[in-house]
Amino acid sequence: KFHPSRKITLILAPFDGGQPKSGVEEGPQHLLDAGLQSQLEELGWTTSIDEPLKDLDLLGLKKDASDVHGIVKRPNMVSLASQRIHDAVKTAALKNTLPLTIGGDHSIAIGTVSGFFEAQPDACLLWIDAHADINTISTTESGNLHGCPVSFVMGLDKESWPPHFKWLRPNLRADRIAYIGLRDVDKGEKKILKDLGITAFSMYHVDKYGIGKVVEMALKAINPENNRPVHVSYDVDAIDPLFVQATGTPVKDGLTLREGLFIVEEVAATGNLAALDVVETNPSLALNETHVLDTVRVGCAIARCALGETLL
Ligand code: B3U
Ligand code: MN
Ligand code: MN
Repeated sequence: KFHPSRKITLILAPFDGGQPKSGVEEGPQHLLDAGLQSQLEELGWTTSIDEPLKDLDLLGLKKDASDVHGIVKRPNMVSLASQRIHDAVKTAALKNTLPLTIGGDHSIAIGTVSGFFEAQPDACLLWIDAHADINTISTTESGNLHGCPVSFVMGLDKESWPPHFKWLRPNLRADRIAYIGLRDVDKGEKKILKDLGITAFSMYHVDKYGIGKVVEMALKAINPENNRPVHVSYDVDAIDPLFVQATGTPVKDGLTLREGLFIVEEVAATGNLAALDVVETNPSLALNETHVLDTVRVGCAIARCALGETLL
């Protein structure tokens, strides 16, 4: 029942423009160096690599102080990169391969989600994160676009969008997204989640119901008949900083490593995983080499578990 093609398009997204800390653009290379591609092949997948940002690197993707729109930082850079990633993910999905996008900061999900949902309009989205990333241009206090991708793909506050995002056609409905792992959500974001009735499980719910029940409830909310393709957008900061230190905005009291892996094991077990992002690995934010290796290993483990390693 698993993804019929058994083909993965590994989409590298070495991008840091959605937030201020450099180093997150090194994430993809670290996961590759740790053997991600051969690990996936060992699970029976055929893999090919796509690098949609490669020819953009210095030309389009320079951090430029004049690239601002009000409080919003680097709208041009983020738009350019997300558009490339959008095209790569859409093409991979239309070729019936599974797009696995490695970030990079979470602003790249503007591209992954909009691109995947263009290929698969009936899809649903699981957002695994300490943060809700649903700030709008009007609610963001940081101006960092990695805190906003969900609001873009949903088309929230479109009137205020920087003009750079004219290419983006929002295609995510509020009843097709569920969150797991939340524990650092801004006031404005809480209001949006509430007003739109979005399914969101915070660490409180994980403690109260246990991770098994939470995953079951999340999938039931967005995929009641278990017949929709599932896109998982996985921010490694969902997992507790005890296990994942090398990330831009760690938040204490998160998922245990097993809880974090269990989520994607359960999605794998449904047979409907159809797209995956693994984002916010920042190797330069670790205090020592062990921390880097731990975080990079967790990134690889998320991908392997999502792609069936632990299914018997
Ligand atoms: N909600 C805050 C903080 C944040 C969001 N995502 C991350 N941090 N990683 C913001 O900047 O929008
Ligand atoms: Mn995130
Ligand atoms: Mn996060």
